[in-house]
Amino acid sequence: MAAEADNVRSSACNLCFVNCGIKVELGGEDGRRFVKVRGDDQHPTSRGYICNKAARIDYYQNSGARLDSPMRRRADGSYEAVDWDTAIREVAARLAAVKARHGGERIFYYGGGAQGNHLVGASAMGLRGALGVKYMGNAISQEKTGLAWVVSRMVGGMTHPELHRAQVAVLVGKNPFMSNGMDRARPLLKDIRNDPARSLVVIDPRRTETADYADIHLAVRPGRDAWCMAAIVGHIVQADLVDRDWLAAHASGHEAVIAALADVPVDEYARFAGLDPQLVQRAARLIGTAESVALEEDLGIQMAPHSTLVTYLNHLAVLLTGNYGRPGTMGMITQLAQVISLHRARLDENGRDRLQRLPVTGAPIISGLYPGSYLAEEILNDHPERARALVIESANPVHSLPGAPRLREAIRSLEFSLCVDVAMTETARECDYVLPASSTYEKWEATFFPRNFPANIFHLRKPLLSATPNTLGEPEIHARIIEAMGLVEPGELDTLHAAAAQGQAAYRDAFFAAISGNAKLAALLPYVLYRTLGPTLGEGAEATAIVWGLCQVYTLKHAAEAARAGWEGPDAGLRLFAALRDADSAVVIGESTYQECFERIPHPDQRLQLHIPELLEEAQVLRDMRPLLDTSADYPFALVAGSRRAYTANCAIRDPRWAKGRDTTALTIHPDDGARYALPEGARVRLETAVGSALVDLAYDARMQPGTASLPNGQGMLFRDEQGKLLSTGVYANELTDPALRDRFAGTPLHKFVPARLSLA
Ligand SMILES: Nc1nc2c(c(=O)[nH]1)N[C@H]1C(S)=C(S)[C@@H](COP(=O)(O)OP(=O)(O)OC[C@H]3O[C@@H](n4cnc5c(=O)[nH]c(N)nc54)[C@H](O)[C@@H]3O)O[C@H]1N2
Ligand SMILES: Nc1nc2c(c(=O)[nH]1)N[C@H]1C(S)=C(S)[C@@H](COP(=O)(O)OP(=O)(O)OC[C@H]3O[C@@H](n4cnc5c(=O)[nH]c(N)nc54)[C@H](O)[C@@H]3O)O[C@H]1N2
Ligand code: SF4
Ligand SMILES: [Mo]
Repeated sequence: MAAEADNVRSSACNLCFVNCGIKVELGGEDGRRFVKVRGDDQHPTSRGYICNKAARIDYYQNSGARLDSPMRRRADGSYEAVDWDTAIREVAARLAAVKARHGGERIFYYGGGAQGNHLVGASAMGLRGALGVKYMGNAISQEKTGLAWVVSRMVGGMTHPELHRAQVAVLVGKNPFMSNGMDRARPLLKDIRNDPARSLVVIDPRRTETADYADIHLAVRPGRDAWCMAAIVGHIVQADLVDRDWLAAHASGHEAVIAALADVPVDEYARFAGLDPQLVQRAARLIGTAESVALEEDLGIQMAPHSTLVTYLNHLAVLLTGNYGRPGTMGMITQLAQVISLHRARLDENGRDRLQRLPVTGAPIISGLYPGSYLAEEILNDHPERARALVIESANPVHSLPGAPRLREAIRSLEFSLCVDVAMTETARECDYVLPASSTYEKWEATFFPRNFPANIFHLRKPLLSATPNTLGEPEIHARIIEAMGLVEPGELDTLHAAAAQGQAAYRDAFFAAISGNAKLAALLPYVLYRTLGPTLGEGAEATAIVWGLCQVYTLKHAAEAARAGWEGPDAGLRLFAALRDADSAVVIGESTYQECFERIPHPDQRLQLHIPELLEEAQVLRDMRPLLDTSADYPFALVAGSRRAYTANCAIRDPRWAKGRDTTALTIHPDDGARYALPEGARVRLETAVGSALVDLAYDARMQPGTASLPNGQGMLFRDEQGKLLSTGVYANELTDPALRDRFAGTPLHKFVPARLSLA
C-alpha cells in the first residue's frame, strides 16, 4: 500500500453514531480545512463506506460558530468573555456552594458526548464524583432507555442484530437509507435485495427510501405499531410458529406470554393498524419460518406511542421464534465501554421492576439515566429536593429535548448552570457560564457506540489538528475544576506519580491498590488516571488514560473474548491499549461465540426471560382499540417532529449552508393533503401544535401517508454568516413539542406523533 501524503490523516466521522472510518485530506490556507474526506478502507467495520454527509464535516470543524473564550453571563443576559483562571475559579466556587448548601445530589448532569466524542462522558465521571452528582441524563434517555429496559430484562446484555447475515432482516421505524445508524447501510440494503434467499421487512408509515428495498413493507398507521406487532406476535403464536423445543432449552416465562397472546384478534388488530391482515400474516410467517431473523428498531417506534411496549413485542417476535445466539440472529455483545449500559432491575415479588425514580417527579431511572423529558419539571417546583444546578456537556438539550420554552425557564431559574460546548448553542445561551471545548478533531477522542457481534471494535482517534486557541479538552476542564474545589491534597497522588514513572505494569499494580478501599480516589478515578498516568502517555494524549483503564478492565472481565482477538496473558490490557493508541483505524478488541450468548445471561437459570409482567399486562390495553394519541378536527395532522434527511446531523453542524439540494428544511406533506387543505407546494405555512407555532416552507412528498406531516430534525439553530447576517435554518421542532407526551415506562418523548394543524401564513 502506498504511504499516505502528510496531509492525509485517519479519523472517524462524527455525524452519526456509526462513526465510519475516514481519511481526511487537510488543506486550505492554514492547513486546517477538511478539503477532502473519503472512506477508510482499513476500518474493520465500515470498510471504506461513507455516506454523503461525511464530505462536509468541514462545516463542523471550521464553523464560524466556534467558541474561543470562556463566557460569563451578565445580569442583563448578555455574555462577557473571561479568562480561563477566572472562569474555573468561579465555576468551582459556585458548584461547591450549591453542594455545601443543598448536597451534591441536587446538582444534575446532562450530556457527556455527541455522536463522535465520548471521552467527555468518561472523564466527567470524575467531575460527577467530585461534585457528588447522583442524577444524570443524556440523549440515550430520550430514545433508547425503553430498549435498554426491555433487553436488559429479557436478555441481560446488550445485543447486536446480525442483519448482514440474517435470512430475514426486519426494520421497525428505521430508515437506514437516510439515517444509516448501522454499518454500511446502503450496501447492506443492496446485498439483501440482490440475494433471492434473503428478505427485508420494513415497518414504517412512509414508503421510505429503505422500503424501496423491502420484500414486505407494512405501511402501518402512525402510532399504531403496537397493534401491528401484537398481530404479528399473535399470529406467530396462533399459527404455531413458535420454536417450542428451542424455548424449552433456552427460555423461561414463554408459557405466560403464549397464553396471553393466544387469543389476540390478529386480523382486527392488523386492520386497526391500517394494514392488510394477509400481509401481516405473511410477515409473521416469514419471521416464524426463516432460518435466521435479525431485527433492528429505531426512532419510528422508540419515539412513538406505546414505544416500550412495541420494543417488547419486537423482541418477542424474534425470541419466540428462536432467533438469538445463532448466526444471523441477535447476539450478546461485549464492549470496551457501554454507551447504553445494562439496566439492573430490582424485581419485586410479582416480577415487576422497582425502578429508582427522580425525587420530585418520580421519573423512572433506567440504566442510571433520568429521562430528559422530565428535567424542566424536576427543576420548576418548590420541593426541597428539586434540582438546583445543572452541568451540561456536549449536548444541546434546549434544542433536543421536548418543550424548549419550559426548559429555558427551568435553566434560568437554577442557582447555577454550566455548559461546555464548542459553540454558543441554544442551551449555552441560558447558562451562567459557558466553557469552550476543543473540537472532536482537535483532541484524542473515541465513541463508546461500537456494538458489533461476534467481533467488536474500538476506535481511539488521534487529533488531526492542534486545538483552537483558548479552548481546552474536557478532561483538562474537569481536572481544573476538581483542583479548584480543593478536593485533592498536595502529595496525595505522589505514589501514583512515582509508579507511573516506573512504566505501565508498575503503574497498573499501584493504581488498583490505590483505588481499592479508597472511596475518594475511586470516585475521582478518571481524574486520577488523567493526572498521574496521563502525563506519561505523551503530550496531548493524557485524555487516553481513561481508555488505558478500560482496557485493563475489559481484558480481565472478558478475558476469553479478548484472547480470541489476540489480547491474552497477564499484560493483555497493556497490549490492547498500545494497539489502540498506535493504530490509525479501529481495532478488534474481542470476539464472542454464539455459546457465550447463553453463558453470559446473568439470570441464575441462564435463560432468556420472556415474561415482563408490566409490559404483557400493558398489551391488554390494545384490546380497547383506542389509539394512545390521535388527530382531531382541530389538529388533523400527525406531525413527525424530526426525521433524518440527507443533510441533518442533530446539532453537530450549525451552518445551514452545509445542506445541498432543495427543500432540505421544508415541512413535507402528501400532495393529496396539499389539494385537500389548499396548501400549495412551496407555500409559507403556519404549523401549530397544542403548545406552539412556527412558520415553515412546505414541500410535497408522495412517499408520505396522507394525514401526516414531517419536519427534518436538527433545524432552527441560530447561525450568523461572515457578515453577521442571521441565516434561516428551518423549524426548531422542540418549540412545538410537549414534554408531557412521553412513554409511560421510559419517559421517552413521542415525537413521531404530535397532533398538528397547518394553514397558509
Ligand atoms: N441524516 C442523518 N442521519 C442520522 C442522524 C441525523 O441527524 N441525520 N441522527 C442519528 C441519530 S442520533 C439517530 S437516533 C438515528 C435515527 O434514525 P432513524 O430512526 O432511522 O430516523 P428517523 O428519520 O428519525 O425515523 C425513522 C423512521 O420512523 C418513521 N416513523 C414515523 N412515525 C412512525 C410510526 O408511528 N411507526 C413507525 N414504525 N415508524 C414511524 C419515519 O417515517 C422514518 O422513516 O439516525 C442517526 N443518523
Ligand atoms: N423533536 C425532536 N427532538 C429530537 C430528535 C428528534 O428526532 N425530534 N432527535 C433526538 C435524538 S435521537 C438525539 S440523539 C438528540 C441529540 O441531542 P443532543 O444530545 O443534545 O446532541 P446534539 O444535538 O448532537 O448536540 C451535541 C452538542 O455537542 C456539541 N459538540 C460537538 N463536539 C463537541 C466536543 O468535542 N465537545 C463538546 N463539549 N461539545 C461538542 C455540539 O456543538 C452540540 O451542541 O436529539 C434529540 N431530539
Ligand atoms: S454513515 Fe454516519 S458516520 Fe458514516 S459517513 Fe454517514 S454520517 Fe458519517
Ligand atoms: Mo439519536
